Amino acid sequence: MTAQISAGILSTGVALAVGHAVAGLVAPGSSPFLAVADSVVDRAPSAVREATIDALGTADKPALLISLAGILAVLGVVVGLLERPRRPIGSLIIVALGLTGTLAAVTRPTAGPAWALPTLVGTALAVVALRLMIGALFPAPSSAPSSGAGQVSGAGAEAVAGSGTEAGPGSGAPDTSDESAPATRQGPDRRRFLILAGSAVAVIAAAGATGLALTRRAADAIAERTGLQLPRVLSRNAAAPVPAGVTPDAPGVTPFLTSNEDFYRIDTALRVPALTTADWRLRIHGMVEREIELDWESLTAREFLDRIVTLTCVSNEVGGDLAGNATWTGFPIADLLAEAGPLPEADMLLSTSVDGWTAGTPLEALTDGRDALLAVGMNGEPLPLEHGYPVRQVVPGLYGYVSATKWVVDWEVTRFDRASAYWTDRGWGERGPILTASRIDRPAPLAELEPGPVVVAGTAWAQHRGIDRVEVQVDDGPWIEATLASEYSIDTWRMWSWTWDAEPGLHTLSVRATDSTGEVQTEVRQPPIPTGATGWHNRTFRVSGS
Ligand SMILES: Nc1nc2c(c(=O)[nH]1)N[C@H]1C(S)=C(S)[C@@H](COP(=O)(O)O)O[C@H]1N2
Ligand SMILES: [Mo]
Repeated sequence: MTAQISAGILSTGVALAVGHAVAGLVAPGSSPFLAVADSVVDRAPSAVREATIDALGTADKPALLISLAGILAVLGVVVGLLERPRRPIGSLIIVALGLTGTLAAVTRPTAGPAWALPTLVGTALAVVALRLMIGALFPAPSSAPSSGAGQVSGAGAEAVAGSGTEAGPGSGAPDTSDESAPATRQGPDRRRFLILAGSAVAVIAAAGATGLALTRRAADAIAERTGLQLPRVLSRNAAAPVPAGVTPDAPGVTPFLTSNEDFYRIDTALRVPALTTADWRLRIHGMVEREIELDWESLTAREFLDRIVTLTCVSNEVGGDLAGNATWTGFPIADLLAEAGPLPEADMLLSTSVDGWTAGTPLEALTDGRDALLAVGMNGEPLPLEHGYPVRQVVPGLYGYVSATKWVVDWEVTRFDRASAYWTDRGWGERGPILTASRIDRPAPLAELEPGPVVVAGTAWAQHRGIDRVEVQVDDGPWIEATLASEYSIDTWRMWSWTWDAEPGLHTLSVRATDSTGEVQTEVRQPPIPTGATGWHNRTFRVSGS
């Protein structure tokens, strides 16, 4: 019986420890144990919560965690006692616990779909561990007849628990299948059980240690960022001031600058890399005259610059919101490259993030005088962790996948005919210039409108070329020029507005932009892959009356 209990507790432990380790890769809060504890706190009736805080003070959280651990230990005992090879009741309990943990994790306020992963992986391994251990305690009959396996095995398990001495396989059990016993009767494989139980302990120890280390690193980076003060930029390095009139004067228009909270986030990182400034290095190598390695001190000894640049993702659908505009604080990439001295034959900078993602950027775009930055700040704060803390790239005019490497740690100067990068290996275009785009932002989709004047407003972008004209069309009518808001720079998006004299009925508005080269946005609808979506954005509204 002790063996069964051990099997139950160990497999429950495997679920928790593995769940915690995987959570270290996804997000600390997705750990099943913590997610359940947090959900309990959130869902507890406030009377209970207050009574607990009254009684326990700040010990309420540890008390909750200890109670939860206690409940799980008792459930682990039950799991072990009820599990049989043919009657996986213990496994079902683990699965039920796993579903509870998964539900708790994915319903946390900041959860994403990946938050289900830690509990699911932990649960799956726990069931495997339990099945293996119980299988060793209740080996399957060695030959065909197999009725009453549960009973027979039950006796075997008692035998294991009872026999305190080391013995060969099965020899401690009274009902072993060797010698005269019927084929259906076989004792527990004690050696196999001990090996499995030992492995379970090892998994728990390794996973537990990994989980703790990973979640602690994330906490280090968060704490460091909170305390980090970026120096103020000198006035000669400040961004040009934002004039009045960069946004149309109407409620509900997209703000010119996007807050860090609202800024879109796109990356392949299952877990946000937790890199501290102390651990950060940037190695510049490849086709250069001299290799350089920068650390945080040597990078930030330079003069800080502020620049406003609009980032866009190539995956943005027509009318989509994968674009944002921020003030970036950083250092000209061109100056840093010049220190290494790229060889004349080189035409690409292959940048790599700490988690191994890569982008290949045309060297020309980094050295032609545009504001390509190695950025450390976003809207006056250190970069948020998910936007590349502590150091990322920002390059006006190029989609993020070829230029905006977050958590960047390596620069290899190379050539497009020698190297390729993460998304270009997956069929996306090599150079990634941002295509001209325009979007209707208001009225909101499906808004019910009154007849009469309606302010229609939106955004258009063609980074590093600039927007020269935006036109709007009602149904199949003529194209009408909208009013452009002030231009901040050719590297930022440009807002537009137009007052529509809305008539009753169902109407579709379309928008198209013309960039400074004179090229009018094409009507041809293309999906984002391989070079970015094309086509006009439109929205249909019902205008009341009639
Ligand atoms: N390390 C890393 N950097 C990355 C990516 C990534 O997956 N990993 N995605 C890129 C893409 S596709 C875009 S559009 C931008 C988005 O930057 P943001 O998340 O700060 O908006 O980051 C780029 N930098
Ligand atoms: Mo992107």
